[in-house]
Amino acid sequence: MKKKAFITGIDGQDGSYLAEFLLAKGYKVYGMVRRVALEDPEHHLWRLRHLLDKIKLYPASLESYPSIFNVIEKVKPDECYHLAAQSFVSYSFEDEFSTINTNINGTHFVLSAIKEKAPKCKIYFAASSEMFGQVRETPQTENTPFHPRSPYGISKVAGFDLTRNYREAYGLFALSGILFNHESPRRGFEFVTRKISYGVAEIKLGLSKKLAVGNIYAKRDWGFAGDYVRAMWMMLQQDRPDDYVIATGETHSVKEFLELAFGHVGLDWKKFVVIDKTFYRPSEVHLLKGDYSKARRKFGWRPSVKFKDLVKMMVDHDLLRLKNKGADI
Ligand code: F7E
Repeated sequence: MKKKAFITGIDGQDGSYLAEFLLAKGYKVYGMVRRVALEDPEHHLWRLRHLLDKIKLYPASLESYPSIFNVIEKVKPDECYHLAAQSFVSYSFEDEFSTINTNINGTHFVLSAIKEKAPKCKIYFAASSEMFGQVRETPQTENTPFHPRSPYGISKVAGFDLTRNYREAYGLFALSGILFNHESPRRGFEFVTRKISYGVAEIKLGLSKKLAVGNIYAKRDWGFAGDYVRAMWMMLQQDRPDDYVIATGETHSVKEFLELAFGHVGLDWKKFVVIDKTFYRPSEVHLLKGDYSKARRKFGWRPSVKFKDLVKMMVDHDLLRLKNKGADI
């Protein structure tokens, strides 16, 4: 019998890579999306376009416990990957209440529904390096204390604690992946890497003249999303549930990303980039750099795409996309 995997947030960057990965492993893949996405798949499900006849999607919402409960009761999954969240850090400052409500309650609802209806199901929770926030040490490990600097980061700390508590209190196979930033040509356009790769492609093709960004001195540990979904699956294949940092172990500034991205198409970033303070955050996470040695030791995970190649991959994709007027995948 094929194993059943259930993915919340299947229509996002990670969800789409994970669905591909699990289908290739022989899983039956189920996903939960908002009803509006099912009604307008062309607009909302572009990352899944090539998979739609291979997966089963159910309408449900992170805001509604009954909707999540019903889907989990129907699917009775063997593995659940809880990726859905309001994940844009900037937006979490603009609407603190809905980010915190949706992200914390959504995670709580998924955990509770699994406990009630599929208690043997293994659960992956998408925690985040944003939990480290104002970092207490570098590099950050599974033992580094949390100090979140945004409503988003706070919601992820709560999700992490909820997941651990369901493991300890009810014996669920529930764990968290503390994933550092991970990018790809499927990244949402609001995140800085995609904003840059798309902006560079537009400027190169003469479709735009300037690119406005915020704090270019922030440093992140950027990996490739395709590598990171493999780690999610590997975590759930271990004998015992445990939490893991997934990262590259390197850190680079937004400025370095700009230099490489513009340099890749033969342009000097300084001629095109303008700093716009409206993109600054009320409290910034200045530096992230993860230590993934536990994941490497326990199940042999390591990243396969280097920073430079990630930048090139994204810029090349956006150039092609604009030339082809919308080749998304
Ligand atoms: O910002 C700076 C910004 O929005 C990265 C999410 O997936 O990874 C992501 O969170 C850095 C920040 O990602 C612009 O201030 C400068 O320091 O791409 P980002 P993020 O906030 O690091 C973690 C692991 C998650 O879990 C999140 O869900 O870039 N920055 N100028 C800018 N950022 C944006 N978005 N736009 C700018 O113009």
